[in-house]
Amino acid sequence: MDTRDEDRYAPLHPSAHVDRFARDNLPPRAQWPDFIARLPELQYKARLNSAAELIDSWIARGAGERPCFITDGETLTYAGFAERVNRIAHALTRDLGLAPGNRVLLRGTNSPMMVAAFFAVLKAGGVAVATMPLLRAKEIAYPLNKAQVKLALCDARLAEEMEKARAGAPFLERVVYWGEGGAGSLERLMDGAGYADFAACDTASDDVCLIAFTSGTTGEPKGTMHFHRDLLAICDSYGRHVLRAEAGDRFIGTPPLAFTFGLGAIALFPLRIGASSILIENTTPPDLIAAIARHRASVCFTAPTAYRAMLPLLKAHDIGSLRKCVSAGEALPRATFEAWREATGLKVLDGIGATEMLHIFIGSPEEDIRPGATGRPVPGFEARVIDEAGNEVAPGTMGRLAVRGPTGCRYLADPRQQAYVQNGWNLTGDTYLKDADGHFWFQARSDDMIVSAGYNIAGPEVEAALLTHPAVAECGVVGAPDEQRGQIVTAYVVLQPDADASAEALQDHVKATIAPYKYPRRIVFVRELPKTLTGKLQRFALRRLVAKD
Ligand code: 3UK
Repeated sequence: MDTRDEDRYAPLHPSAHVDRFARDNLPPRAQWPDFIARLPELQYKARLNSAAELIDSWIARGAGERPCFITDGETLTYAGFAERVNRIAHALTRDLGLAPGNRVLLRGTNSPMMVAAFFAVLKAGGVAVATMPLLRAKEIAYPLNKAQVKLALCDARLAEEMEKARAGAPFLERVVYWGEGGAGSLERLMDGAGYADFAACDTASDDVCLIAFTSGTTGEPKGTMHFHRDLLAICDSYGRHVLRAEAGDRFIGTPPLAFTFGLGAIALFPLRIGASSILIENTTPPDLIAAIARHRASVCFTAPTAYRAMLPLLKAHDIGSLRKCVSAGEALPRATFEAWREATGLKVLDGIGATEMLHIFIGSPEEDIRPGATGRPVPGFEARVIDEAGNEVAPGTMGRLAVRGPTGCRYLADPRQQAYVQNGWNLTGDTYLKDADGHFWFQARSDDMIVSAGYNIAGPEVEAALLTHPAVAECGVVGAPDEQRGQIVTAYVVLQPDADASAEALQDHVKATIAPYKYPRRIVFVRELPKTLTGKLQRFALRRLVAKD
């Protein structure tokens, strides 16, 4: 833990921000993680505007007529998308008074207007604060206040909660809506004469351009700050070395743009390579599989549970266009990996990412996959499994995951920075094991380990075992308080439609699959499981349920 990168304390480049809020609220330098950029492709020039780099560079290279964003109703070329971004950037700077460094809240589904608004904020030197469409007023007010946001751009269909949020958001001065086209709408403002071209703000590569809030399942959400260069770094590490998509690919995905998994999937990765992105607003597994077939998508990003839920629907849809599938957010159970490969011939790429790290930092390309493992560190990143004292443990031993690379945690004014970053490493809060060959195996979120009669049991391992039973559609395993054993392993199980299985049958199945002491002593059949807006199982909600029962 003694290796420190010298450039950790290198001064930042001169900022283009007139409004210095973001820079002034970065954590103290001593609390930053180490940033490493040993690959040549991860070394960026001092002045860099990520929007210009991702969009305008294609037009300069003569690729303006390539399809960029595709929906059921329209196809925008790179040139068409660039113009839309430029028009919004003018509306922001000329009509709405945006100064470089100002934060702008963005609310919308994954639509061309939402994505264009996002890049317009970046191109104008602003800082984007995107929010999930389903948030309620109180949850919208939190980032508005924490990031001191004066201006919001919002899809008119989401006006109700946005207006309610205003009452609790003293910094917010103005909300501009798109989608209705009336007086004062974003469409009207964009219409100005001479708005088709916009010269990008001359931002520093280390100017903040994004504040992404964590979903905050425990405690207040945390605002994670990312630089212009970070948006390119995830493309040039994960995108280039693990995903390896090509210009002819057609991306599709369900995670919202406000979740950094979605930002990379449906915007940054395709734009970096000049590919196209299909934007969908309805994102249930049946919607997704139908859209893959309808639009002939070739690269798909979604949650592990969605791959499992699409399995029974494969017969009814021709998804022969698909060539790459990425799963993140939660561990991809081996049973799901095998069943998807069996049915489609494709290996799902599992990858662990985090809002703090912007995107995926461990995950292997097809030829290096160990089914059930997350993978190896993405080129550009380093990962270790450490003990409580911060020392690396021997292969095959469980411990805390520590990672560093070109991206890393910088919370907006938050004392929790010191819990996430220790000795220059980012600690994600996950318990992992590295095998002798260097593959990383997820065990559990560190606070999700169940301790029963002195045994440490990882809930996800029991879930993975249950999922190998054909009758199980989804499940969640948590510890229930128990006088004798401390905790007992309790499984909440959703059965496949039309399937039937007794608790005993499932318990026997687990005992036959993994060490018998790990079997769920209690099984509760439910119709659905509590999920976060980012599609993760809400274990704390299950634990609360289990404590009440
Ligand atoms: C868990 C995983 C096992 C893990 C994310 C891809 O999920 C993302 O970000 P969040 O901030 O959550 C981070 C935490 O989620 N996790 C994510 N992926 C996996 N656990 N296997 C996985 N493959 O606990 C991690 O610490 O919501 C994922 C890209 C961008 C993201 N923000």
